[in-house]
Amino acid sequence: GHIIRLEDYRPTDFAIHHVEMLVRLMEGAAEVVTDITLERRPETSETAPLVLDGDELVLTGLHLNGEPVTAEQFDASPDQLTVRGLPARGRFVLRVETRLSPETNTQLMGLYRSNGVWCTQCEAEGFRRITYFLDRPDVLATYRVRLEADRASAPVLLANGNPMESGELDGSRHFAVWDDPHPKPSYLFALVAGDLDPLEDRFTTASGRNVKLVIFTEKGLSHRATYAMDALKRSMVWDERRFGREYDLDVFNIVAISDFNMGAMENKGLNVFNHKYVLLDPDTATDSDYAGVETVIAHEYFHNWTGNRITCRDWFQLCLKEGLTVYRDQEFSADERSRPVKRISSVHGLKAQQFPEDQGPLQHPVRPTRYREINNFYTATVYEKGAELVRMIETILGAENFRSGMDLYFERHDGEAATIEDFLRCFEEAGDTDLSQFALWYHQAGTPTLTITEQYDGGQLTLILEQDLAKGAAGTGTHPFHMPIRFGLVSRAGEDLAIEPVAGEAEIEGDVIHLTTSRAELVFEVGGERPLVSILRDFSAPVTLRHDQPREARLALAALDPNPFGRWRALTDLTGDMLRSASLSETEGRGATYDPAVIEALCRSASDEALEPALRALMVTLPGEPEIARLIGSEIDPEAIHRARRGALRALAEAGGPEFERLRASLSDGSAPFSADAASAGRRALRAALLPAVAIAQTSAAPLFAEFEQASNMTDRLSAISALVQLFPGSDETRSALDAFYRRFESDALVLDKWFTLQATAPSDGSVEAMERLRQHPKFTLGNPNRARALIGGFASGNQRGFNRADGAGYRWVAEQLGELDRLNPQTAARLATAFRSWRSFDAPRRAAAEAALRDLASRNDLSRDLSDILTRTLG
Ligand code: HT7
Ligand code: ZN
Repeated sequence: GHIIRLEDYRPTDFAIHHVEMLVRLMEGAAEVVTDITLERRPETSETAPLVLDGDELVLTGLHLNGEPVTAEQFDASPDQLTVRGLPARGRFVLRVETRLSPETNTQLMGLYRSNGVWCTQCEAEGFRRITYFLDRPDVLATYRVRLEADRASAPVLLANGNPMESGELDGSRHFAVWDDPHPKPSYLFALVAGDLDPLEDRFTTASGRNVKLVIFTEKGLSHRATYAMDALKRSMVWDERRFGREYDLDVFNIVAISDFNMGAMENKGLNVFNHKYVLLDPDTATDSDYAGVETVIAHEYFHNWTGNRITCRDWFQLCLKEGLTVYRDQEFSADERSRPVKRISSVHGLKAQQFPEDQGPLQHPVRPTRYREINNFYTATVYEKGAELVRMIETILGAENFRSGMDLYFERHDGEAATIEDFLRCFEEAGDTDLSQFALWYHQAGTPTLTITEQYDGGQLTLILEQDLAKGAAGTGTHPFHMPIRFGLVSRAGEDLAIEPVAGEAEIEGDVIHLTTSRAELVFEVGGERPLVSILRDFSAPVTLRHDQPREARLALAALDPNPFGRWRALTDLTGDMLRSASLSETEGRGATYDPAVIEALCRSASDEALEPALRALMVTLPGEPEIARLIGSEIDPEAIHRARRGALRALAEAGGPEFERLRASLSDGSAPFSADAASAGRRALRAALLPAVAIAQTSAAPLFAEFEQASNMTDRLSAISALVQLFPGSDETRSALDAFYRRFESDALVLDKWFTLQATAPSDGSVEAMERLRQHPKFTLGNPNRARALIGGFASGNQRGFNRADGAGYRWVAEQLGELDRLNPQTAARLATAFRSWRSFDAPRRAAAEAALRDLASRNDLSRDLSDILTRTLG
């Protein structure tokens, strides 16, 4: 396939100043008339043709300054329009007419219909499915859009920017005109038309601009958007206070759509959302759904400055907007909820999603230099590792200089399409520092290892720090990084000691070591007591830490590190080690044992009243099966891991059972009305975290079933039914609970997704057969991405044993689904296919079976570029 390379970047031959669009929406078709005001750039040759991008387009008309373009002057194919003989200088208007079929657009890119609603998705290259255009992010233009539709089927007509005139047309039709004064790239274009309900509110910005806020939902659902509206207003306040960024239009519209490829899209003034990230109420949504809505609402809103006002020069710079905006939404959640809890969950997510990507065949730098299909680069590496790099810049510069760097970035690049180099230069200037070594984090793929060795001689402590990127990627380099390492030296009384370096080969600023070489030794004056070394606090660099720390030091830190992240990490490392060796023992047929001191440390953290419940929940939750697999790394035996984890849960139940029951009762909100706030959610999270250990000790499923029936909100209901499915898979109670759940929620798409996922993750021996039955269920469809992800993704990513069955049936079933889905929606198929990314880490029979399934799928000749790109790289 054709490869796009960063080094080939050059600006376009023509600039686009302004776009006027007329979009006529009808049943079964849409007509689009686009007047593009263009100008040849001064440096372009006078004879160079204009080459516009298209994708499956049908050209129905072409005019230059009002005159038809003659047949000799242009060539049109579905994916390109070339026009010759255009004016050598000055502006001209090219009118391009296209005819679209939104109803048959199952890719959900460009203009499509979802439950009757017309909507668009243009990032990254969807605008070219609407009209021929210079569809790339460095072409910025103002847009004016006129929509026409039948009033009954589409009373609501929306596009980017501010509303202008609207009115009646002949017949039953009407129109609306929208004007976006802010120049933008085409990927931020959007329109929506349909019969939608509004939830309205207002916001006054710091400088007094009155903004009308509206969230549109399908009919009768707007009451479920109140939390999203609240999150939006809090995001707007936060961006003003934290970054001095105000909103810049008179209206801000959000539309919730059922069929959507990703989470949401930040189109200027008209965000379009997967309805999963808008619609909530206590009866249908869990606390983590609430947190997800808050995060995504904030993320898309924050893009208004980091993404829209300042956009990307080309798609290689994707992390410029995504990494930075994830960093911003993480900071927002930390401020709104709990900073340590947010940080721990982000790190947990990074290790679960980004680390395997960075260490497997889909590895790529945060700023890649080549791609075949850009849709496949909306990855955990670009987003989550990208956010970690911004966080390291903050750690290196300090909060104040970091803010000055952000201010400079906004001031210098507002209205531009920028690069990572532009971004870094702002921080170099604001912090008066050289970030050229730091920039390697953007260019070198792979997760570096940081090895810490301690030496204590009675009065001095020596730390030896070594970094290594030996397993570094496909020729992107293995030079040492500039690693900011936050640390503390902790006394046995649980206090941070003063840091007194006496000698060192790395600079120390406050509590941050700046490691810039492969190896450095640091010597500290510590007196008579050997301190506990709490290293890489708050996960100040995205590395794999190897710290050969004595078990008793870890146990002590798990109990008393004043840094909550440090406590969590010490305990998690202990639990991880325990489960890793238990799994290996299981594989070898030796009985697994569980260190009583670790089990006791888990119990103690659960009960530690000094910690907030949400943090205790994170501490007491055993690592999941995929997490244990990652710790083992190679020759993975999922059956052994499953048995080992079950054993640990039983050991935990034996040690803590009665205390957990007491705790759970004390944490109950009783009959108090549901509140979604972080403190209440934290109590529910701790109750849910303790449930498996309580339930596994019970001889029958009856108490769990009672808990399921008595639940008064979806969080409690789902934790009870998940425990039933996981711990009592074949029981009558589990069947009854699943049936009751289905009957109650069968008409609620988002809850039904949970029902499919629950069963996809069930540890039953016939899982593939069960999957096939669900696949044939009347409510299942590959046409809705959420539903496809719920079942196929739920199985491939949430059922390690089932997907990785030794006979390969799990792999073959998923591959078959991907082949079918690919014909409808390549983007979603390709994303789901990444579940195969760690296939080489399994034991020999599984590797062989996975490879056979992948090769079989890859050999089909009708695969999309999206899916074949993922398969080729996964096998390569
Ligand atoms: N910037 C958006 C990324 C995106 C997307 C969204 C919906 C459908 C297809 C898409 N392709 C890329 C989402 C974000 O990061 O905010
Ligand atoms: Zn984003």
